[in-house]
Amino acid sequence: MEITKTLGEFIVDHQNQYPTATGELSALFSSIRLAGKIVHREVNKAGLADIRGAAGGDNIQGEAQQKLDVYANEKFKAALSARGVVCGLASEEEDSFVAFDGQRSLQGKYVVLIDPLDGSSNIDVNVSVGTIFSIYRRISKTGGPVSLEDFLQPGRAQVAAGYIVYGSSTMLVYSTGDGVNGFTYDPSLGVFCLSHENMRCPPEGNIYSVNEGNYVHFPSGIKKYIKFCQEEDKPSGRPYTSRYIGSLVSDFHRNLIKGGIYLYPTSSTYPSGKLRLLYECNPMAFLAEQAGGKALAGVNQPVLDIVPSELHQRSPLIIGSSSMVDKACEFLSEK
Ligand code: AHM
Ligand code: MG
Repeated sequence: MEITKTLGEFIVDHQNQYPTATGELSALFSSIRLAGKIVHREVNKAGLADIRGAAGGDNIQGEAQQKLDVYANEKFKAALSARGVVCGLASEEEDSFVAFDGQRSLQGKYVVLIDPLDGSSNIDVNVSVGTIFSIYRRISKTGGPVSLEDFLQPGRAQVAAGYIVYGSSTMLVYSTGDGVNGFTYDPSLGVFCLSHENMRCPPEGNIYSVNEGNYVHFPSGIKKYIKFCQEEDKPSGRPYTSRYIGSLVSDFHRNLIKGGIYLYPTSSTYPSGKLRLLYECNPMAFLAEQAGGKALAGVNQPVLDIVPSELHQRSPLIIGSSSMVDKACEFLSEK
């Protein structure tokens, strides 16, 4: 493929379309791009460096932190605090939000919520992992310290969201609310290049992604939908194909491109779902909707409309091709 535009050029072009833009959001993206490259480098040599395995601690949700979780968290935190455009960060790896209190950062308009290395239990076995990020304009006054309410905004208020998938290629996919674009990293040049312009999620697909090991714990509507996916109905393309990597970014990315549905529903083990609303579900839901797909937490409950009450709150997630999500919802709403 001929390279026509880098991520840096794309951001500048985009910024020029908004005469009032100050360049702060562009600077924020530069931070994400830089930290993404550093994490890409480490992920790619994870098998060689002493960087695989557990770091020895747990995060606030009691999950074992991997060395790369901690590493990625530090890199994104450092990059995001360096440019003075972000006033605070919330991360899966931090118990509470981190306030950036340098003089410039206090003037920063934005907060970032991030899962620095999602799917990190996959690292030791060389399976794709990702970074997920969500960006909001702060509610509190600039010049003062960031506050919890800045982070507890509904997903609908996101200014931008995206992910980096460290897969067979590393890709950055993001949206600022006018479509979704994807950039593939060329390590020989050290740049992300526009490779997937205006990504659209096919309204229908034939892939379903769910951890079927949890089947007996699922609500009956979900069980019935899974059976529906497995039933033969040639004209409508069923049975669907089952694909589950166990790395949300990779599962979502595949379904976004090929058409499909990803489900992490409530279960008796996870009564509120497993995935975290603010830095896993919301950014993915923003991207799904921007690409013409859908994301629900339950019947008639768009993920983006949930008003959060806690930083690490969990949510069910049913996301992907719009008609597949609608169909799953039909099963869920049956008495
Ligand atoms: P993590 O943030 O601790 O890595 O957990 C999130 C991950 C998702 O990437 C993935 O879709 C899901 O957890 C897999 O969970 P499970 O192993 O229960 O199927
Ligand atoms: Mg995660």
